[in-house]
Amino acid sequence: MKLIAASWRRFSLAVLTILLVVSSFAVFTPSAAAETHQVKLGSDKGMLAFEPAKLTIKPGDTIEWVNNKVPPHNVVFDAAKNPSKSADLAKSLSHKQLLMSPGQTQTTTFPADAPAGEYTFYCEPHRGAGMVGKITVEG
Ligand SMILES: [Cu+2]
Repeated sequence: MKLIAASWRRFSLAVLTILLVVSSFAVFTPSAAAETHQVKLGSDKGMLAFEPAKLTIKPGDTIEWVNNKVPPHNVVFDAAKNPSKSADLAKSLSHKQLLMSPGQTQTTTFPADAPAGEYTFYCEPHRGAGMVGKITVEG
């Protein structure tokens, strides 16, 4: 009987361990599913535009801004054109520093609690030329 009890204990320990490992995967899956989207600053053809200029993401996703053609560029989120009209949120997403050389990158990670809706951003030097983009965060 003692032997059976000991092996039963070992067996239940193994089951518990497996359960723990599986459940920790379940907990971490949402963050592992976060995606990184690339947006070029200046189109391949040398247009003053973001490429793509429109994209749809999920909260927690990251945008990698890649300086491409016709620099300098930067990325500024419009304080008035985001779902909560939050100047602080817009500022936290922005990269005001001008990127001078092609190939330079910056990243913006949307917070996991970022409100769903449309976020408008622009490049300061080329806003007048229409270098404006829009990110839609899904609910
Ligand atoms: Cu620009």
